[in-house]
Amino acid sequence: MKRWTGAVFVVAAWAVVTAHVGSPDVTFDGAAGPYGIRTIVRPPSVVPGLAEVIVRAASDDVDSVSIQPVFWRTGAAGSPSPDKMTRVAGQPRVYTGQLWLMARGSYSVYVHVDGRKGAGTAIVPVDSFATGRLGLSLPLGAILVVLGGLLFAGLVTIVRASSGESLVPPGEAFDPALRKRSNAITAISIPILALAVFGGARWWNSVDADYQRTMFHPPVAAATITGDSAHRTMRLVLRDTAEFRSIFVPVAPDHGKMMHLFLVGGQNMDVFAHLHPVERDSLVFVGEVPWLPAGPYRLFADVMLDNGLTLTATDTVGLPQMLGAVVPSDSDDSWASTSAVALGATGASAPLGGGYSLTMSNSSETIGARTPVDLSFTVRDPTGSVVPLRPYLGMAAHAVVIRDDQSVFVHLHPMGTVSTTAQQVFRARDAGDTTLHGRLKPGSLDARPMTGMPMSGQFTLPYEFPKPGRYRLWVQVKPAQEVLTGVFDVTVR
Ligand SMILES: [Cu+2]
Repeated sequence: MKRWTGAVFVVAAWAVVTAHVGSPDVTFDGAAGPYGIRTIVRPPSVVPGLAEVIVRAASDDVDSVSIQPVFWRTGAAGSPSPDKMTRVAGQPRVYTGQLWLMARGSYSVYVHVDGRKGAGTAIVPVDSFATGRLGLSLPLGAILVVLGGLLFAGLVTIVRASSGESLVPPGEAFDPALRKRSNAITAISIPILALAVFGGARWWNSVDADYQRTMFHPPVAAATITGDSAHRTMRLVLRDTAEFRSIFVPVAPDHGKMMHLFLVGGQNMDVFAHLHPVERDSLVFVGEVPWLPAGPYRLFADVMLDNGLTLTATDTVGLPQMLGAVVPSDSDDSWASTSAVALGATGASAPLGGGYSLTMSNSSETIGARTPVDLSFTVRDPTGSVVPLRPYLGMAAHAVVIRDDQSVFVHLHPMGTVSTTAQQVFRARDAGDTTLHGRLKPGSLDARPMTGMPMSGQFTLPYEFPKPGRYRLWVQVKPAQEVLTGVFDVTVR
């Protein structure tokens, strides 16, 4: 009995561990053929589980939307047929639906849109991992303990009655010998029944332990620093912390880089860097760390795997003083140290340096947790006019969102949280661009140079904050030669 209640309260004490550092929901803003769509996928916290999908069409010429879950290994051809989404009453452009994610690993939701302009498909990559354990509330646990106690007492009463009083024919007296025998049988039955309950608790705990082995924990990046008069070199070794291998295929380049490393430190997170170490060996990354003052830093290392899975490895690192002039090892590396933090409200403006400024104009005044929000920005030059942007790593803007306790980290773009390279991985797989062991053929990813047409100085970052709290937002743009960073603090209710 005691063991059984113990098991109940183990359940109540479950903690929730999350993938992608605390921000599992996926937002995507882009095109499905000729149609513009905004998609939100809320993956389940257990696998297999139901993912919730919301699609908002940008125009009225959409007739129907269907969604299909595609596992990286099987591709679209080996996946279940698409499910039609339901149009939300009173919201002619909004569709909702649910999908089963059956396996662990890299998935995509294929959004098929049909309408007056023909058909189109968008690929929305989703990481499918068990990230949570559902807790048992204390009141429910208490009720179950009381009911379990009643059942146990009932069982004992049944044993006693069936071995004693129920054997006495009607009208006859209860023989004291029979009563004695019945009491003895009851006394023997109690430990046997308790043993059964104990076995149940053991079974419960072993099922729980099995489940925990399938749970995802973000990989760790162990950092070591070496230096001389011209170097401050960081060496990062990635390692799984989950009890299964989540990194079982090689790392692939994303935005043309093998890793996007973000360092955050200083008092009150006022120092920020975005670096690109190179891969020296599988899961070993090396790069210079220029600029940053010495001190403790938290690091978030984004990598994408060959199967389209995106992972964020984390660690803390103490940066020693630079011994000389250190040159960045990648020309796209950037950093910012700001005490000028704008409060993220409509009209708030953050200085970018060089006279440029970044103005925020949110779609809504108060930002709620688990509610889609458009973080809208405008880049202005010293004269106050909107400037076109040069692509930085192929995008108009990159943003990093970190909660003040660093429990949430996410890397955002105008197209949302998804990686364009992960979309390409799925497209390449559907085209059959894989080798015998499921690896992508070399060159099957579109290796476009990371330059291109100027982009609008007005852009939107679609996101959904996972929980209330204070968040810091670093937004990186390239209006001229240099990458500039604007910093905002956002309170989410
Ligand atoms: Cu980025």
